[in-house]
Amino acid sequence: MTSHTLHFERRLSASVDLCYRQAVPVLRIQHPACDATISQFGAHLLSFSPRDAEPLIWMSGNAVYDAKTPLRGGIPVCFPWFGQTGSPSHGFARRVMWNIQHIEENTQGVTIQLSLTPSETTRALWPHDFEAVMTFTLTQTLDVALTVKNTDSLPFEFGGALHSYLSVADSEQATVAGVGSHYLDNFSHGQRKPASGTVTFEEPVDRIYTDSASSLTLTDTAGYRRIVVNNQGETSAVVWNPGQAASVQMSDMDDDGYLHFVCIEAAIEQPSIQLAPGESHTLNTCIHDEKHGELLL
Ligand code: TA6
Repeated sequence: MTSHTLHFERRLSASVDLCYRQAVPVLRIQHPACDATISQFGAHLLSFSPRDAEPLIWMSGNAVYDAKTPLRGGIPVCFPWFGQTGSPSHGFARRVMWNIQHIEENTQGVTIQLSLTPSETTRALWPHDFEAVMTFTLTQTLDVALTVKNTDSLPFEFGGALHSYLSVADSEQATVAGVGSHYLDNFSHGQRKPASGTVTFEEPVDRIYTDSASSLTLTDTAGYRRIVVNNQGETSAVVWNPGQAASVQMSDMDDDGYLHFVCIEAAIEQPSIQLAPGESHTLNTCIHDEKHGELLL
């Protein structure tokens, strides 16, 4: 038995089981349209494969399942801020337990909603009343949405990201198109630089593209496929791959992890979304495999 074994706890619906991976409660979805796993800790999608197709999402073999440490890989939820615009990095949403709010399924797939409301932990870091709901619509494609509602009596501002780790056969042969004409380079203190419109990964990449198209295409040449990402409600697309040296330094990442994923994130890189009391905003990413392994690139 390895640390990756899922321990069955109970059935929640025809296609959804509640399991545990060490300390982390995990929803296991086995539906005719797809297989997926979602951690209740962080409302974090851990895996997704359309039926009879390769996984779309990469998860680290060294992720820590102690229900305290943010999980490496999958789709971390960054909220109420992105990166170092607050502390802890990428916010608290990926570090706390969410509630299972709703599960529904039909012949097309499964919809799961997890919700988060303030606790002592969140109030100490961010003194606002809010309701956050993650909606996972799992069919032949993957649709993930974070809806944030202001339930406070005062306005607030927030940022964040759906920090998707997309699975590729070899990142050094992968490209991302649709990113736009310039980016803020996190390796040069956020310096603005011109972009060619396509990103390659022979070197580490950590970039915020503020005029990207809402549709980005990841061409995984070695894997003979394309993954298409459609974002909504974002202010930028963040593209990240740490390269070899940083991969080796991250204890929760496999040493060759950087070769097997490219992050394309639907991001609100500054806490720039203003919500008056009662208002809400949705950040959404839809991910699909353009052809299942048959594409001649
Ligand atoms: O989204 C890119 C980024 O902010 C990078 O700067 C990189 O550090 C990455 O996210 C991972 O952050 P984490 O806090 O999960 O180690």
